Amino acid sequence: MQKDPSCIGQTLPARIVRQERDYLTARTGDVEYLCAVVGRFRLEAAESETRFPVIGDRVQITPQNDRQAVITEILPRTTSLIRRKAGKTTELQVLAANVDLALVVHALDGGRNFNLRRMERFLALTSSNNIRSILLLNKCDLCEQPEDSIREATALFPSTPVQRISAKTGEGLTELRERLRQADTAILLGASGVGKSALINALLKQDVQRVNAAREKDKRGRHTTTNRQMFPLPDGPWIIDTPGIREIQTWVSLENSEAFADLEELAQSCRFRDCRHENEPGCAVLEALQAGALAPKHLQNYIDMRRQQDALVKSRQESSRLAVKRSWKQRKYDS
Ligand SMILES: Nc1nc2c(ncn2[C@@H]2O[C@H](COP(=O)(O)OP(=O)(O)O)[C@@H](O)[C@H]2O)c(=O)[nH]1
Ligand SMILES: [Mg+2]
Ligand SMILES: [Zn+2]
Repeated sequence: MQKDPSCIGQTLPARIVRQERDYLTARTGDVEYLCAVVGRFRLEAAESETRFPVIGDRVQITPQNDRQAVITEILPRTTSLIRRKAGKTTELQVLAANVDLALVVHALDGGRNFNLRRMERFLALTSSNNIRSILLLNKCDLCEQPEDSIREATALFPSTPVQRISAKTGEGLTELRERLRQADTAILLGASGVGKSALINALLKQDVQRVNAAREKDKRGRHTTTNRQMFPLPDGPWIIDTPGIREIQTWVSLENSEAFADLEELAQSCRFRDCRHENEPGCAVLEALQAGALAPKHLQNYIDMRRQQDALVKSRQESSRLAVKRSWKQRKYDS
């Protein structure tokens, strides 16, 4: 890697291509710099978790020497994939920035890796963040009748492309490459073990990612969220591999979410505008349920997600109310 020493101290545009616990790697042209996250971002992140630089961010960097640089600015994000942080917290987490296509991966391995409810949640997350999705049904080499699963997924998500694929045999890879050509930055999403890293390796035709790597633990035994990494595909977009994501809680409105478009449409005919479809009279959603035109689990998933949503909004309002109160107290002491 040739680096131009005259870059030192200059401001350069770059992209975050690797995110580890304490370090980010920024790439400008073909050159990569290791960037410590400066205190300013940590401080700002304490106010709003969404201001911290993440994988996919376009940034300005200032090289300090030929290996290290400082991130001085995050450029405005075209999209951000935001979810509620895993665990009992109200914090938000930006999983990736500037992504325009999500590859939502499930596996046809006969186990629990084909899960329509999980697909619904992933699609709610991506479409509520304005990111297009493709459903990938991987490991189709292990399934005798992939058509049934494809039909099931297509029926539930009529406007999302559903594609069977095998990282092992290469089936469907050409078609996927074709689809990827229209994207700028894609991200692989899915539970661990569905074959995301294997798909990256197959697309790149080389082993860049460790397959079968369970999430690594740090010295304190916590799971780390390290190793989000972005790879340039030959004449294609960038593609981001993520560790397995099981828990998905959106924080934005479920309205306009493709996964629940059918419910939103039915809701237009509910008697009350703010109908919650739980026990209200004149509820078109409950009528459809009675008539057998709606899968009960689909509605339940929607109601569950909305409850989580409401609880999150409420607790965030509460914590910002407390923060305001604290800052007033502080001012009283200061004056
Ligand atoms: N039979 C078969 N196995 C696969 C396929 N894709 C991945 N695997 C296997 O599934 C396991 C998990 O793959 P990995 O890429 O690590 O999953 P990740 O956790 O989503 O990144 C590994 O043992 C892979 O060899 C596939 O298309 N067919
Ligand atoms: Mg992996
Ligand atoms: Zn209703």
